[in-house]
Amino acid sequence: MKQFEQAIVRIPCDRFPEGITPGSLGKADVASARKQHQAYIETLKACGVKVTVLEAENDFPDSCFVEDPAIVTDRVAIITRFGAASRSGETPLILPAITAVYGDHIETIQAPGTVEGGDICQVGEHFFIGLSLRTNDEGARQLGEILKKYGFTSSTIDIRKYKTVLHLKTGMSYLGNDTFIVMPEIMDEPELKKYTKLVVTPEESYAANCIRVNDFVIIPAGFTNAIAQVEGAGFKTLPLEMSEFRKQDGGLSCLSLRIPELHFASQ
Ligand code: CIR
Repeated sequence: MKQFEQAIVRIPCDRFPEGITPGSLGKADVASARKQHQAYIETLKACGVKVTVLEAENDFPDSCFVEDPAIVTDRVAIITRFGAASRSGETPLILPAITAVYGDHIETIQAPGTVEGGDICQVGEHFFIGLSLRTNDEGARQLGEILKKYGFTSSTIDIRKYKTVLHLKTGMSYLGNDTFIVMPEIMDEPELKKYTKLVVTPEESYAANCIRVNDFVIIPAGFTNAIAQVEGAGFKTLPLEMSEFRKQDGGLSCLSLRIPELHFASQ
């Protein structure tokens, strides 16, 4: 299945280890992060995706996490408004790359709304919007209106009660075939009732962030139980080493904007 045609990524910068919300896993190593990032790019290409690689931006340590400043669909792109104020400079930074693909088919989240792309999970024509410490109610409301205007539906999932879950997709990823991979905390979420759920073990919670790209599920390497579950459910996996991004609370989805074939409405 060809779901995604192209992707946008940005090289981790020299100041990558200075990003916000570093975890307890130690200081990230820039050279290793770049090596892992190169493997990520090659893997996207192996999945049949054309990859646009943006230059490193040293003023913004978290700027390789390109998923957060924009939401991309087949009919519109939405420039977000960061809940983390220190990352707000990343939205003008991503705009040229988005404009190159979407032209004027771009909408923007306005103050006081905040939305970060990591909180948005698309399932077909429906979007789950995570209410988090980064995405607020007003941001979710605006996003819901924009999505509706373009023919999508949406609903919210409040993850503020899960203290360790930064973004919605930190805790759940849609794999296709009505199947999610989820952290144990999220498995009973009413919004997900009708779906099949692969529940990762608490020790492997990082593997709840994976990405389905065309015929493959790209998944963090070393999470053997999660990989076995995903394979057992009939998906082909491509494991990738993610240690340096994990240290900065980033996962596989955060590292790219994945863009399907575009279908703009005639105006
Ligand atoms: C941050 O706290 O914003 C970055 N250190 C990590 C962002 C990860 N992005 C994502 O989950 N979409």
